[in-house]
Amino acid sequence: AIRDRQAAWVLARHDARLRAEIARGLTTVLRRYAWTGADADCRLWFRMQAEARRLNYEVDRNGNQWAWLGDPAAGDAVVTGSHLDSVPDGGAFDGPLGVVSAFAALDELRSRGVQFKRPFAITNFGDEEGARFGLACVGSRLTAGRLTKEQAYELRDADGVSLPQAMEAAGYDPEAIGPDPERLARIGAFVELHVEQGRALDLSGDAVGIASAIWPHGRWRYDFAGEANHAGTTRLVDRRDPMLTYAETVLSARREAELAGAVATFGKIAVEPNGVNAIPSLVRGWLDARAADQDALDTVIAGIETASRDHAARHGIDLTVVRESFTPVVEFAHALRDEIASVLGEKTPVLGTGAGHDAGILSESIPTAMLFVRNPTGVSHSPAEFAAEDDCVAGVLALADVLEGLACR
Ligand code: HGY
Ligand code: MN
Ligand code: MN
Repeated sequence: AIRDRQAAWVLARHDARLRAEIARGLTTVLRRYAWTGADADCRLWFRMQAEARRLNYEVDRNGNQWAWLGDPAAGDAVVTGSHLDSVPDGGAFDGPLGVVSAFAALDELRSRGVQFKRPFAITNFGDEEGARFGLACVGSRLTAGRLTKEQAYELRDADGVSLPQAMEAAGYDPEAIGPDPERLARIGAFVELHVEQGRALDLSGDAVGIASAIWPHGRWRYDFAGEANHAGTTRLVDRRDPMLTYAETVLSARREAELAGAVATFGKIAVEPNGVNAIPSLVRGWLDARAADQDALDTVIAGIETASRDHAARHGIDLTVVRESFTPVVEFAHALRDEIASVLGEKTPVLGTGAGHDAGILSESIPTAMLFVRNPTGVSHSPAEFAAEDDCVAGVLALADVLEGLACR
């Protein structure tokens, strides 16, 4: 199958229309999970974009893709990019807009005839959404040393396939994964362009904004263990039904989030045995919670767990809560942000966001910044995610201006 795909791409290399069609097709694939066939297609597309522009293509030890202009060893590189993977039934823009805009911005800079004075690269970070293995930003976390090889080896998908098995099946070497401080030390600035995942720019009437901060956020797994039994013959009073506790916990999460001015979501659930006519023995729900500051997040997390333990006690349910991941607040580098604001104009809106990004993960190691492109409905992590073509072009031009300011002067 991979050979067929490569053959199609080789044909596309000589046919711009076919290439555009394939690229459009890629972003209509709504389940672009790490190390799957859809991911391989996206990676092949990235590689072809790099080669078509005579950039030096490489894959780092963690499977992230890089396309270099100039010698990385010279140091102080300017890097831009995002990710191509998606959430389950995601959209075309979260991730791909940043990678496509990076290539388009390079084209724009070349058509302006600018000379790069610093090495420049475009990246595609692997497994940003964590849709398959449950942990977001795996590629950037590994590179930044914020996820160890041992921890990564423990990650498993819903079918029990481990991350190293999946990587190997996709043709990559999982033995090599680990921190990459030398690579990061060569980067002077990383700028990620992203579709806005809210309506601030729509409300302010701006096509492009600059990120200020990312809310602290994390994922918690709630295991509610009860007793499987017959749905028709078990008296209500005799049941230990974990679905009831789960349902009450969802309602409590909503209430606690409202009280704390935070957001809390149960968006994924697994039920055992998952039969229509069986009381479940186990309900496993994943909580995603985020808040503007750590205190509010701590309050909402503690409030939900306390309420859930009360519900569990009433229904005779054993509750286990495991924190699966956590990302502290990110305040983007002020100097870089100010530099970008001076290029784009001091009136450019500066926005915080509740969404996680590779730029946030890398911000502890290197100066990072983000640009947001207006999303008229604010909808994201859904096929309805959208940005108008004029705004996408405005995003590319803004990114080109920023990159020119950083790398060409
Ligand atoms: O879930 C997030 O915030 C990000 O889009 N990965
Ligand atoms: Mn996302
Ligand atoms: Mn994203």
